[in-house]
Amino acid sequence: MKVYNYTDLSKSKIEELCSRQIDDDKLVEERVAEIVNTVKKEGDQALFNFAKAFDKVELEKLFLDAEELKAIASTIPADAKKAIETAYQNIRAFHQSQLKTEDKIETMPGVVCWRESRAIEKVGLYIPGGTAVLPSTFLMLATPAIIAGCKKIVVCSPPQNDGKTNCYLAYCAVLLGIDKIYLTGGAQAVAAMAFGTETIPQVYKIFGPGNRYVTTAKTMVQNKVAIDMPAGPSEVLVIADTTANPSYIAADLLAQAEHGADSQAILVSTSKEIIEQTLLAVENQLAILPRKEIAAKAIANSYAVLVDDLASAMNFSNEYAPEHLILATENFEELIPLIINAGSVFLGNLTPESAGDYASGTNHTLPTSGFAKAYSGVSTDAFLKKITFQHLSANGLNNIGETVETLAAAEGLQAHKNAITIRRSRKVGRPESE
Ligand code: HSO
Ligand code: ZN
Repeated sequence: MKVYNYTDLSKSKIEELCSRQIDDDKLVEERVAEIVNTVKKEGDQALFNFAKAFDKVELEKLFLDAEELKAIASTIPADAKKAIETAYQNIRAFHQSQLKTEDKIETMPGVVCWRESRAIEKVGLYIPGGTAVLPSTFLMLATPAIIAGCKKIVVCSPPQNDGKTNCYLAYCAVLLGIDKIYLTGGAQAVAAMAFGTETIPQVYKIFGPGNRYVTTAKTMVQNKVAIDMPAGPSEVLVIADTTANPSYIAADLLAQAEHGADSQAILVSTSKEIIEQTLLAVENQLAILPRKEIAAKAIANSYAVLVDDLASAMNFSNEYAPEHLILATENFEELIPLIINAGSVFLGNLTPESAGDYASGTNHTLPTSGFAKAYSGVSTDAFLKKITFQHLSANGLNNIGETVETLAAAEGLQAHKNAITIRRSRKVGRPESE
């Protein structure tokens, strides 16, 4: 991990340190385009073929049904079952609290406007397999979808070697009341949900993280379906003052690093000693991690920045716009108003990112790669659309009429003007006058 001194950094160097632009990989794009087109043309048959080619498994059918999921789920260890249930309760409580009805507003007498939420009817959730199978992602995506009231929740996850899914995902499905898991992964799963196949229903919005193939496929199908957000490698930025504990910070940086070789873990501190001790602790803790090869690559791709004060730390963090921001500082409350760009924030020395990754209640599907400058993480809102309503009473029509007529005339749109005039010139007392 390189160490930089913030006061020595030029504007362009800061930009360079904050940019995570991974070069467009033409080869990945070409392959994904081919996969997407094949699924579009050949439907289920393409999914069987891709399962054989990529997942090395010959599937008999493309999904596990409720009975099969129940049987697999029954093999879950008791402690994992309990942990999933506790996490689910917390995630459910937090996402339930996001359902809010809005007030009706009378913008002028007799003119009433309001918004109502409606669930997106059909949503697709992608639960990655690969180097880490993530039941937590299943909870994070399906819980708000259920709370929002989505009617059709299509879940895709790559098959294991045995052509099934693991007991953790199966248990999540049972707990959530999801009666099918479709056994397809990668770009082909995204294509299947975007276009539909004989077996896999087409959806209106696709959610979920994934590797470059999944992400590229999500961007490619965007003219057909909505997506949650553009996804990139996971990242954390820790701001630490002298009260921080270097071992804790090291553990947090490594928790991020073990996600993938392209993950980034950034430390910004007001203390040279804290940085030095943290780097030492990273070395020690890394050496005994089961995923040390992956984590070591990510750490090599990470850095620390020494700042004069916490205001400078916040400036750097806002420019970086981290997916996760940890404030390992004593007076974190004072820093909260200074946060402009971040996906999710973890406050104080006893609040690790892992808590939010799994179980505290907040969602772990968050904007990466600087997209926290413009995107929010997944929440119940992401599964809802807002529809606006308005009603004009006779008084309302009277009050707003001239304004609309004048603006319509200014835009040269006579028919718009007429739509008001024809009503204003009605005979008062006729039934439509309400
Ligand atoms: N840190 C990941 C989420 C995750 N961590 C899942 C563990 N499992 C992206 O926010
Ligand atoms: Zn994580």
